[in-house]
Amino acid sequence: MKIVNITIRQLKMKLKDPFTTSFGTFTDRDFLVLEAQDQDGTIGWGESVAFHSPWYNEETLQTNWHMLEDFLIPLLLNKEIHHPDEVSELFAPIRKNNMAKSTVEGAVWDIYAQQTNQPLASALGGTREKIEVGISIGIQQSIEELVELVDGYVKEGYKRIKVKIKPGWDLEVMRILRNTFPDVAMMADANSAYRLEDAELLKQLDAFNLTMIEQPLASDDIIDHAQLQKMLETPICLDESIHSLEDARKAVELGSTKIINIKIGRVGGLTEAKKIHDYCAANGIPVWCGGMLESGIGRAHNVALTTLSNFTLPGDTASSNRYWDKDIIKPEVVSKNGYINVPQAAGIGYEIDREAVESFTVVKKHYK
Ligand code: OSB
Ligand code: MG
Repeated sequence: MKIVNITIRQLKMKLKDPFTTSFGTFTDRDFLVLEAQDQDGTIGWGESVAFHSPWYNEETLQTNWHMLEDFLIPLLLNKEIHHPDEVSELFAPIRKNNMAKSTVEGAVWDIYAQQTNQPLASALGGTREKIEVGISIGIQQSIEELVELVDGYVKEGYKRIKVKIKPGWDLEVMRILRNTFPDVAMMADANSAYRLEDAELLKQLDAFNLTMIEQPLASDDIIDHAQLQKMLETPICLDESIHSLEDARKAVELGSTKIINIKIGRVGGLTEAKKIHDYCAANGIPVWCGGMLESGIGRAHNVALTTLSNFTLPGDTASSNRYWDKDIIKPEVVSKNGYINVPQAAGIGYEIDREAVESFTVVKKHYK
């Protein structure tokens, strides 16, 4: 294939409810969508999961746009490529900027799956026809509100409840949740809000039988996490700290993590995500697919990735209607009793709702 045309759009979509993490609150989702066209006319779609501000990691939608326009698109346009794995090789001279790389790599995978007439899930080597999903719940105004929300999602059938924690919104919250929902699979995500000095506090979470604690310590750390894991019964799952197969290998060898959250954007694309998945499978480390409040396009890529065999824990890829009044794909992603049916159509398997895309677009630019 040869990519001959690319369009980048910046979209702004209003979240149904604000989403609060230890690092900030989202009320809208501002992000990039990339449409790539092959010389035979096949169109593929990718989404940048970078946020408007560099809170989760250093990338933003503007740094992604700059990297795409000035470096990544020029490297890719009009090059003959035979397999999407070649995209990450093409981008290897560019350091980091993983979310920018992943945006265009995702579109190439979509085109490749269509041209080989298979769903993206199969193109990746996935076999599941449905995937298990959980849900991630932000920090709330009160514990009562959180309990009510959790109750609703448990009744909807989500397979695992993840709650965001931060200093001051942790032990009491988890104690009440565990008492109220004794049999529900639960976990906590700190988004790097603690330091090793907080080990005594974090150790008290062991009492609540959590499936894991996600990224308790610094966003670039794998040393202190290894220390902390020795002190905790609860398995640590790394999110922010893992950007590549090499990071995963080092963290696993050090004992910093027992479970890995794979986010396609954070690791630079589906090819690297697959490599991390395969390494973890070979080393007894379960993985699950994280979320970045994606629109339907990113969500479709997450669904496809989750069909790989070592995604044995429910991910954060909840229903479209949990985030948006209207998504930009048809049909929307629907979770029923905690399962999402994997689409069987070629490519990402959902149709792009172009009218919806246009209605949320604030800036658009073409490249060829
Ligand atoms: O750490 O997994 C995270 C949302 C924004 C930034 C970081 C994270 C999250 C989530 C939500 O937990 C996942 C989702 O529902 O998409
Ligand atoms: Mg996380």
